Amino acid sequence: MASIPREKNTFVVTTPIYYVNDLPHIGSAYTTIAADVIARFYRLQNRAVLMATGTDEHGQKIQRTAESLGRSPQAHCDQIAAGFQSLWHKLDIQTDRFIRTTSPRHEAIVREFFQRVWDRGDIYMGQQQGWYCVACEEFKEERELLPEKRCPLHPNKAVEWRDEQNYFFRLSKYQTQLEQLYQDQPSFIQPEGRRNEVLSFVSQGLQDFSISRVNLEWGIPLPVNPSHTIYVWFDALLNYITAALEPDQEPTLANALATWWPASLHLIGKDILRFHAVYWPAMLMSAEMPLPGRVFGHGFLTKDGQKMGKSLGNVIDPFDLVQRYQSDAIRYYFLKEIEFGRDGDFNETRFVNILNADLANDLGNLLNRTLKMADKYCDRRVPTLVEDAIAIDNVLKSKGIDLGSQVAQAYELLAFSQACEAVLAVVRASNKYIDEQAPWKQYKQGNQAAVDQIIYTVLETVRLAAYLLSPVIPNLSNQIYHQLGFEVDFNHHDIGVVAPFSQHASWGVLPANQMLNDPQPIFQRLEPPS
Ligand code: ME8
Repeated sequence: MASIPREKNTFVVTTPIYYVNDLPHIGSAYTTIAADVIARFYRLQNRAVLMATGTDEHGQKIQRTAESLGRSPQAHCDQIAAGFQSLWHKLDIQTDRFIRTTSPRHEAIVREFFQRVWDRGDIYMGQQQGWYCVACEEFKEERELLPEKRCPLHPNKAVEWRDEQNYFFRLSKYQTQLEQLYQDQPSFIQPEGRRNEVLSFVSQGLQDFSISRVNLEWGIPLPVNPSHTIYVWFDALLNYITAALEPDQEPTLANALATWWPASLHLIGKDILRFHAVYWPAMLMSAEMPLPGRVFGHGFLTKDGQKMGKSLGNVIDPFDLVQRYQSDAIRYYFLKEIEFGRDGDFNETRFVNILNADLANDLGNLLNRTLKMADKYCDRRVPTLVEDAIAIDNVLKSKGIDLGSQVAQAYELLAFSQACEAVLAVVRASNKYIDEQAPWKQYKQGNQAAVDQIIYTVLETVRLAAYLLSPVIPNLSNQIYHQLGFEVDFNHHDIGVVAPFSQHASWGVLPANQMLNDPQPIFQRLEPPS
């Protein structure tokens, strides 16, 4: 791809790269779906979008998992990474980059970055003593631990005592600069509650952290001392730089900076906030590289109100879910039902009820019955209206005129639930409108102009709803657009050229006289779980 000028029209969104100790779970799917939705929204806006995800493959946790399964670490990583890719495909997630930390390109970036930080004098040898949680791949402060030295995030696993020589990164040197960053750019950490957590953590005083390990082979050797490997988090955070390279470019920091760096948005779960909002910007400051635009820490999912975990036996298998319900349903539930930023719950009965109410009834039935009427009363075409036939204070038109900007603002703020709600409110208003206006009565009375206006108004509202929800439910939006007579594919990367937001998010796009297609139910009602 040709390089994009600096005043770039780019939007770069990343997910965490996931540990390959196990197949993806619903939590990793949640973050990745959200990233895909925001990427799709900016593609509609015809921005040059890069959506990056990947897998975090080094470190003790992965080495031990592979050993316990009797596999070589690389063979294990290959297998699990393929599982992640397959799930993203099934969930209609369009990844532009899938970074694996064991790739030679990534390793080259890590070495060059390490060297830069080393040359700045920000790395030194010291003695690391402390409690290490292998599941977090992180040293824990004694005061953070639960009784019997358990990690609060992994209470079924004991932390391990370490006393070894490590190389350290001078995080403390960046205390003031970081505080300045949070002050100058209040939106750097979102939402507000997460920002406050970070401010309070940083105000307690930052300590240097170790960035190398001894006696651990499964990692990138330290350029200055190959008997150490690079700490898995130092390595992993740099995936964001590797992602900024074009696939055919030589892996250098200069190349990564040329087009896609800095990232606009790092989407993460609240568990890894400190790494992204404190360690990562400090590492970039040391390497004298631009900082990402914002870090958003979303909440955690529970199942039926309970923390999910293998030992609890209540893990939701996303492969099973997508096979039973298809991707649009899953995408819609998680984004509509849970306010992004807060914790949320998965409950299958609620899942089925929401999908039936919103997608099968409110949206699907509305399209279906209106198309049937258009078939009967309007010759299966979009009615042709005399100019300005629909009054500006028509309830649907007046809502429809504002809807595009309202929903765009919600997407920009990552308020996915609000975006869906705003669209659904107009869809519900359309159902009410059609019942009140009763076009079948007008038809009987020979009032064709009134019939045409009602049918046009409702079809146009459904079109607008489908367009604005297309980042969330691209396949349903495809079906709706198709039944309305368009040939538009919301899964196509060029959607912002074919159906740009500036045009299709407005009211009054449905062309008069456009031939409509067969009305087909777009979403089959789901059976309640047994
Ligand atoms: O932390 N609810 O990887 P990880 C919502 N490799 N989101 C959840 C979740 C839940 N119950 N459980 C996990 C790592 N997540 C590192 C990241 S990035 C440079 C390195 C999501 O496989 C959430 O996004 O443990 C969380 O931050 C991420 O999975 C952690 O994934």
